[in-house]
Amino acid sequence: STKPSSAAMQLTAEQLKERIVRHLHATLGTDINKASPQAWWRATCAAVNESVFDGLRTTQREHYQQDTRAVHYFSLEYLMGRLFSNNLHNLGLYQSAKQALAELGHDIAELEDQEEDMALGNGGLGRLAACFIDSLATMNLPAVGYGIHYEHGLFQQEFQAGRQIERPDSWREYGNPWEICRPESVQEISVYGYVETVYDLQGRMKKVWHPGRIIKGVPWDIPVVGYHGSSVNVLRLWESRASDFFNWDVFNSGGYVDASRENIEAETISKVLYPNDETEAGKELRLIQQYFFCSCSLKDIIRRYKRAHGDDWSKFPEQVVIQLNDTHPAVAIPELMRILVDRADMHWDEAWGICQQVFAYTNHTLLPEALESWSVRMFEKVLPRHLEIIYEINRRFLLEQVDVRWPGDNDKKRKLSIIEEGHEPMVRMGHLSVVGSFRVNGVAEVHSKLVQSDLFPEMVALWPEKFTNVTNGVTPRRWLKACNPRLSSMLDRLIGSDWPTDLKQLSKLAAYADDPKVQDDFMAIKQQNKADLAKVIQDLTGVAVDPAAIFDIQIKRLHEYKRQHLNLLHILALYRRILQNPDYDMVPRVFIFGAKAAPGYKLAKEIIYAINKVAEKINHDKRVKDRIKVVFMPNYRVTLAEKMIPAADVSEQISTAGKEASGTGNMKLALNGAITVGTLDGANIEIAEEVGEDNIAIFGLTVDEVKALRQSGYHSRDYYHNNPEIKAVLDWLETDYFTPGKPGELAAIKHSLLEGGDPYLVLADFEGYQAAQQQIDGWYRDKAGWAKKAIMNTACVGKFTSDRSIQDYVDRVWQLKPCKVD
Ligand code: 26M
Repeated sequence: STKPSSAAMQLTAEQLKERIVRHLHATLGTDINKASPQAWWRATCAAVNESVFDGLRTTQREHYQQDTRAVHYFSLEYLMGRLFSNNLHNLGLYQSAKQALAELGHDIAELEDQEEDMALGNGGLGRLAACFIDSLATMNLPAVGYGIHYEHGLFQQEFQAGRQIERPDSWREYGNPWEICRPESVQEISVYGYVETVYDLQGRMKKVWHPGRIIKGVPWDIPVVGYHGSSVNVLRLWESRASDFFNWDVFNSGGYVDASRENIEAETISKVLYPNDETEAGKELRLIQQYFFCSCSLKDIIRRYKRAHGDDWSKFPEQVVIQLNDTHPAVAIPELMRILVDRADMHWDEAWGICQQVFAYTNHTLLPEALESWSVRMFEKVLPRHLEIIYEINRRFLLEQVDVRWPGDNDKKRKLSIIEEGHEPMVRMGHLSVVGSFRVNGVAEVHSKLVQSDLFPEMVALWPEKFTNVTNGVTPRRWLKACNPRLSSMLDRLIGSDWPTDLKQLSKLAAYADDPKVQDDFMAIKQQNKADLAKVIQDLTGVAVDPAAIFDIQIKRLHEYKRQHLNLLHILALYRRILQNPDYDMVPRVFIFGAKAAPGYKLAKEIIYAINKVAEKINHDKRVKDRIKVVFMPNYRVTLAEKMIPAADVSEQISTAGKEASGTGNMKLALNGAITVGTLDGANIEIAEEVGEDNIAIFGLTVDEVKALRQSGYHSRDYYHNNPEIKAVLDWLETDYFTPGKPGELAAIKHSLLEGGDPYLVLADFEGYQAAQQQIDGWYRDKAGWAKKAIMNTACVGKFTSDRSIQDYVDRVWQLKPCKVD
C-alpha cells in the first residue's frame, strides 16, 4: 500500500536479510547461531543506516549546492523516544524488515524492545521539537535541530510502596546506533573571567573578554529521516569536554589530578537534563548549559555560512533563521551580538539589525514560576561580557523605543525593562527574547491571545506585527501510522494511503461514521488495542483489567495545574457512591494514569502517592465488583505513550482554563479515536471546534470566568461546605482508610485545596467535571453512538498534524522554500 518513491523503498526482504547478516558478522562480530536479540537489533540498525546515510549524504549535498535558506531550531530538549520503527516506517522499509527478520527467526517487536528511549526532554516542549523535526524532513525543508547531547536523559521512575523513586537514565551506556560523532566539527566556547576595556589606534573603545574557562563542544549528529520523501536532515547535539589546549599547562606541570578535576567539571555541563523543577533560579550549571549549546551552535552556523559567503555578512539574515524553543536558548541573542561586534568588528546598529532579522521566539507557558530569569550577579560571574551587551540592548531599547513612545513614563520603563530591579536584580529572558526577535508566537489560539494580553501587553503596543499564533501539532507518522497499525490499515483501505502526509484526508472518514460495518471494525480495533494494553498493564503493575471496560487515560507530567487530583477526587466520589449504594449503576471503567513528578515538587509526589494508595484499596475491594480499576503506569515515556494512546476510549484534558498553553497529548488521543473530557483550555478549544460539541465532553470555567472568579475572591471552602460529596471525599483522604494505621498520610491534597486556597480551582470545577463524566457514561452505553463519536474524532482532527504547524511557521515566520532532493 506504500508508494515507492525512493531507492530505499525498493529494498526487498531478501536484500535486507543480506544486509542484516552481513552486519551481524562484519559490524557486530558475532554469528547467526549465537547472536543475542541485542546484536540482532544492532545489526538491523546498521542495515537500516545504509539507507539513512545515503539519504543524509544526498540531502546535505543538495542543500550545500543550492545554498538554501535554512531554519535552525534551538532547543534544550528533544524527546525522541525510539528511532528503530520510526526510521523503518519513514524509509518505507517496515514491512520488508518485518518479513526479513521473521525469515531469520526473529519477531520485529522483540527487537524493537531492545532500544532505550531517547528521553532528552521533559514533556510537551521536547516532544513538540521531535515532531517538528520529523515534519521538517518530511516536507523537504532545510533545517538543523540543535541541542545538548545529555549523557543522562529524564530520570526513570519506579514506585516503592506507592512513592516515586528516581533512577538515572543511561540511554547510551552501550552506544547508540543512530548517532555519528563529528570530531571535524568541534567548537570551543568560553565562560567566566572578566572584561577589559581597551582603545585601538583610532581611539575606538573595544571590549576584550578574558575567559576563565574554555570548554570543547563535540557534535553528535542524529539523522532525521523524512517520511517517504527524500530528505534526511540532522539533529546536532553537543557534548561538553575539557579543552585539551587549556589543559596542557596544568597537565605538564605535574597537575594530573587538577587536570582531571577540570575534565570532570567540563564534562558535567552535558551530563544531565534538568527535570523542570520548582524554580530554576540559582542554578549556575543550567545557565552554562544554555550558553554552551547556543555558542557552539552559532559558531557552527557561522562556519557553514562563511564557507559559502566568506566575510560578507550581508546575506546572513537571508540564509539563517533561528527559532528559539522557549527562552532557554535566549542567550543566543547576546552571543550573536558579541560575535558580530567584538569578533567581527561590526557596528552595533548593523549587528543589532542582523539579530532582529534572525531570531524568532516561541512561548510555551504563562506560569509565573516557569518564566526564566537569572540573577544579574550570577550572569556577571558566568558571562560578564554578555551581561554588558544585555545592558546595552536594554539601554537602547528603553531610550529609542520605550521613551519615544511613552516619554518620561517610568512605570512603562519598569515594566518593559529586560532588567528587573529589586533587592536582587534579575535578567528577564522573556523580555530579552521579545526585544531580540522579529516574531513571537504562542502555541494555541487562546494561549497566543493571553501572551499578548497578559504577558507582554506593552510589547504588543510597541510592535503589534511581531506577535502571532502557531497552534501545535503532532506527527501522524509516529502517533497513528506506527503506533496504531490496525487503525492505519483500516484507514488505508477506506480513504487511501495519503493521509500520513495530508492529514485533512481523514475527513473522508466522516462519511462512514454512521456505517454499522465501519463502526464495528473501528471498535473491534479499539478492543484489540485495549487487550494489548491490558497485557502491558498486567506485566507492569500486576493489575488485571477488563478490555470491555472504558479505558480512561490521563498521561502528562504531574502538575497541580493539570489537575490529576481532580481526576482522583472524581474516582473517590464514584467509589463512595458504590459503597453507599451497592447497586450503583455505572459502565465499568479503568482509570489509567501516567506521569512523572519533578523530583523537588513535593505536592506532585504526594498526588502520585495518593493515587497509588487509592488504587490499591479500590482494586482489592470486592464490593466494587470491578466497576472501577485504577492503574498508575510506572515510568511513563514516549514508548509507553505509543502503547496507551491507541487503546484509549477517554482522554483526560482537565487543566485550569488559561494554564495549559496548548497540550499535544490531547491531539494524539483524539487522533486515535478517544473522546476528550476537557476544559476550554489550550488546544482543547480548537479540538472542540473541529470535532463539534456532540463529540467532546467540555466542562468547567472558561478563561474569562476563571479571571472573574479570582477577581471576586475565590473561597474553596464554600465548595467544601456546600457540596457534601466534595466534603466527604476530602475528609476521607485524611483518615487512615487508604493508609491503614497511618491517618493523615494523604492529607496534603486536602490541605492545599482548603488552607492552600486551591490555586488551580479544583473544587470550583468539580461539579462540572463529574457531570461531564456522567455524560461519558451515558454516551458509552449506546454502542453505535459511541462508535460514531470515536470515528468523528479521528475524522475531524486533521488540522493537528505537525506538518500544518510547520507550514504555519513557514508562512508566518520562517519564509522557507522546500528543497527537493532527487
Ligand atoms: C514549573 C514548575 C514546576 C514544574 C514544571 C514547571 C514548568 C511548567 C511549564 C516548566 C516549564 C513549563 O513550560 C514549558 C513547557 O513544557 N510547556 C509546554 O509546551 C507544550 C508544547 O508547546 C505545550 O503543549 C504545553 O501545553 C506546555 O505546558
